[in-house]
Amino acid sequence: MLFKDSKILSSDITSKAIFENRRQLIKQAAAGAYGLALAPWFSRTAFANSPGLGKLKVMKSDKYSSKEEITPQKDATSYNNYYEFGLNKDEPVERAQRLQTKPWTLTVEGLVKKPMTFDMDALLKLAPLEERIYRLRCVEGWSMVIPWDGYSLSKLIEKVEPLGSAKFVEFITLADPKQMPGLNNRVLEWPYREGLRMDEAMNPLTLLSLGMYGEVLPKQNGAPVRIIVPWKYGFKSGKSIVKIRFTEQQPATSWNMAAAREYGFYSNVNPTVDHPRWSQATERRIGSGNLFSPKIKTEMFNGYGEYVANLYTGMDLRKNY
Ligand SMILES: Nc1nc2c(c(=O)[nH]1)N[C@H]1C(S)=C(S)[C@@H](COP(=O)(O)O)O[C@H]1N2
Ligand SMILES: [Mo]
Repeated sequence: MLFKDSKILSSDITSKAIFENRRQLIKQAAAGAYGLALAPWFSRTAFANSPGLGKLKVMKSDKYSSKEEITPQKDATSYNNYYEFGLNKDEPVERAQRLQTKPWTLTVEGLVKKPMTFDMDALLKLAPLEERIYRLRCVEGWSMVIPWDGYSLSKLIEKVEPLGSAKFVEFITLADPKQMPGLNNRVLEWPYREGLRMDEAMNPLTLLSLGMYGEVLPKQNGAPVRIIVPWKYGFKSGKSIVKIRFTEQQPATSWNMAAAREYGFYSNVNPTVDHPRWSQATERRIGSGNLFSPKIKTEMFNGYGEYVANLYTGMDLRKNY
């Protein structure tokens, strides 16, 4: 059901996005943000005039990082999929600014020895923040290269001590019709929910992300906390997560419920298995070139095969799409 690559050039929407960002960061500077390591040159005015949100203290991580050219921040923060705020790419940057992200809690429950509820302060302190430059490949056929700030989800999973019976992990996004106008649209089952098999969730590549480009997550990108699973299509990476639940059975997921033939549970990036309505062999890199630039070849597991291919040995990936 995801719409095929809309024909909007990102340059058409960036000037508005810059204005919105600026408005938001002025508000945020006034309110004072949580747990931020501010740049040494920080002052209220410098902050309000800088083109970004609150800075995070991050260690650059080379191990898993892509060497490709990073997508301009203005593109990554103004060309978004966040259906709770509308179906068009330029709607989240505008309409997500009403999302109340403070206070925020993330509840971890289900088949665990120690169910826990974390506030953002606790999540920021749980492990050192790493910056990992990952490819994000949308099932619609476009991609970006984004520096995400966070840590392996496994760090959080270890804290709650999953039981042996926990075989899957479910990720649930906030669903508040008062803040999210897109919930009126019944394209998806709300709350937005996604899931991973336990070994996929424990893979070090799977990131609990609290920021991007060294700053707290913009609301349109899933503030204040989201999941990033770089070897799967972008829709597996749920935004604005309020609940993580450990289950024995494979959880139902929003996209699969909406169109099971098109969106499976696994959704690994796979150029050899086409979407029923379009090819997945190539992708258009957002923010570089234009609509007439040649597309680039999509890589198996989005280029992360050396880390994740072993998770699927013996599985028919045509069946388990
Ligand atoms: N809650 C929620 N999470 C979501 C979505 C959504 O609509 N709602 N869209 C997904 C899709 S289709 C993609 S491609 C990525 C886009 O992330 P970005 O806007 O940060 O690039 O978010 C994913 N996470
Ligand atoms: Mo997507």
